[in-house]
Formats: sequence, structure tokens, C-alpha cells
Amino acid sequence: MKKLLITGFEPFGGELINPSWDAVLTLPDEINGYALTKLRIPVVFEKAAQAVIQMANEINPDAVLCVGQAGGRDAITFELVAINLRYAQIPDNEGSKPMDEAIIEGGKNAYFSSLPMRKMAQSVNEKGIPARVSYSAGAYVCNDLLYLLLYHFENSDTQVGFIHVPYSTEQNKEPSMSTFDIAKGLALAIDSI
Ligand code: PCA
Repeated sequence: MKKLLITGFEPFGGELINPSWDAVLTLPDEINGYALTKLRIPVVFEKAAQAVIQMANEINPDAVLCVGQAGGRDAITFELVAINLRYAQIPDNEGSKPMDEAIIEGGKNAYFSSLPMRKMAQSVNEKGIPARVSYSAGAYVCNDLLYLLLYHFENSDTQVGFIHVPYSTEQNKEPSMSTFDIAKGLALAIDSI
């Protein structure tokens, strides 16, 4: 069976939960011929990617799909691009707040996700969960993670992608989506890889 490493983040920015992890946790252990390994990772520049790479070294996944919260978005968004830039509007969970730093000094300006993000977004949207592609994962920890993973897996067969999810309804912020629908969207996305 193929292997998928799927990650969600711990809470950050004063929130008590992070819907990315809550939704990942409810997914079945097997979807579309992939055995899922679920990992909760820290909202810390560099360390998020280190945690994922460490697990990937252990299980050698065919694909790595990371999920994070994007408060303010009203749909599940499939990130197509990661840029070589760190710019934090709030400190990460270890207090670091880089402003206009490169992730990899002299590295490529950007990488494209290697999972079929557009196809996945279309398929989720057609099945009734609001979803679309996004051309910016921001410049905070999620972009950092996606960039470092695409850099790390550049010359390997491991495909990498990143999905941002809205606030969940439990967070009492708008726009929001239920954790159930977020998880359903993630499952449909994996189904269409
Ligand atoms: N969202 C943040 C980092 C962790 C998360 O869930 C981001 O979009 O960068």
C-alpha cells in the first residue's frame, strides 16, 4: 500500500485549537489506497519542517500533505506555490518573528507544489465543499514548511502539497466551516490524488 504522511498544526496566535489538526485527527487510517500517518507539528519556523522530514525519513512516504489554518479564508484552499521568504506578523510559538529573511539563502525564489493541487481543489469543490486553489501560502510558518519540504524532496519521488483550511465553527470566528466538513474536504482531496 502507498503511504501518505499528513500533518496538522498545534494552535497559535492565541487560539485554543487548530482546525487543521482536529480535522486530520478524524480522518480514517486508509484513503484511496494510501495508509495515512498523522503528525501534529509545532508552529515554529524551521522546526515544523524538521519534524515532518524526521517522520518522512522513518516511513518513506509516497506523498506528504500538510494542512494549516488560514483564518479569514472562506474555503479550503490548495496552495500551488511556496516562496523563499519569511515575514511574520505575529511571533511563532517560540517567539521568533523574522521580517523579510530568506528561508534558504541563495535558494530558488519559489517552488510549485508537486501534488496535483488544482485537480484536488476542483474535485473537492465539485462534491459540494467550498474549495479553490491559492497562489500564496503567505510568508509565515505554513509557507516556510511548504518551501522547505519542496526543497528537501526536490529530487525525490515524494510528492508534496499544502492545504489551508478556514477557522472551524468552534472558534467562533467568521468565516468558518465545521470540522466535519473540513475533514470531509481533506478526505475528498486525498481521494483525488
Ligand atoms: N497556519 C499558519 C501557521 C500554522 C497554521 O495553522 C500559517 O498559515 O502560516
